[in-house]
Amino acid sequence: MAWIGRPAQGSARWFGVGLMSGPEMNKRWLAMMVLLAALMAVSVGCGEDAQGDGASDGSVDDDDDAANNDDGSGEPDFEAPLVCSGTGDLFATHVLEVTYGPGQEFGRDAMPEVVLGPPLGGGCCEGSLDVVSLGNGGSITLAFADNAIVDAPGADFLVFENPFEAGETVFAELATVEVSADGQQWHAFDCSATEAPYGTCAGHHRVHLQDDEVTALDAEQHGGDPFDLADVGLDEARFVRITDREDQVGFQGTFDLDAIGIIHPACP
Ligand SMILES: [Ca+2]
Ligand SMILES: [Ca+2]
Ligand SMILES: [Ca+2]
Ligand SMILES: [Ca+2]
Repeated sequence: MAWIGRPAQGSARWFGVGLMSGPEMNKRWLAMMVLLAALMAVSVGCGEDAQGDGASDGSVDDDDDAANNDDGSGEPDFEAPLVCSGTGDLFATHVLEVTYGPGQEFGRDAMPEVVLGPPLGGGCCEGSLDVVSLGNGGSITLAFADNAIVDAPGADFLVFENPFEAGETVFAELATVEVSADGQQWHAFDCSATEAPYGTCAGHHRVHLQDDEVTALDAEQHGGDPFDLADVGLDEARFVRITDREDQVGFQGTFDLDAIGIIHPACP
């Protein structure tokens, strides 16, 4: 993230600060500061986990009866075959690995929660702040503990960055996306374009979904960069790795991840 769209407006809306005066304003400010302190305490605690060894346990439901927790540890076993035990999560549940590149400057303390669950997109004209910036050449690997992406006609999953449009220009920050069924063998989508529309790179489609409750994802309605497993010859994927384009630097040079969502889930 070299620059964020309209941060003043965005943060004002998030914290609910409207036009106020006198005692009302004082009360709102006090409440805001208490909330901020609580949020900072939470994010510091989580940040240590995310940054310690580059892996974390995310916010997955650690029920021992989850279908893919077959070792009794409560941790998902990504090597075991996925057995659906109901509706699976449509959004990434775990960050397995993260490597930050030079220029990493945003969102690190909020990891891993900031990239799990639905995106907080801003539609056409504002970039989400609910992101982690990867830094130049940085990389992140995410997984779905209780679900997988399967190939069906059309796009199968969505990567949500925080692009927005400024006049005729899309403020895009590009990354290469790879997928894997086993976490060992990876298949990369072509990402070599250097100008719009950027092909099968992540980081250039605006995001409309804003933390809404959704039971199905649709690229046209919800935005995000669409990816089709058929393009890399894969029937199913449980892991997604995103790597910032090292050749793209400067003003639009650092990919920011908001979320990943499944359009075609193995456990619908
Ligand atoms: Ca497909
Ligand atoms: Ca960005
Ligand atoms: Ca870059
Ligand atoms: Ca997010």
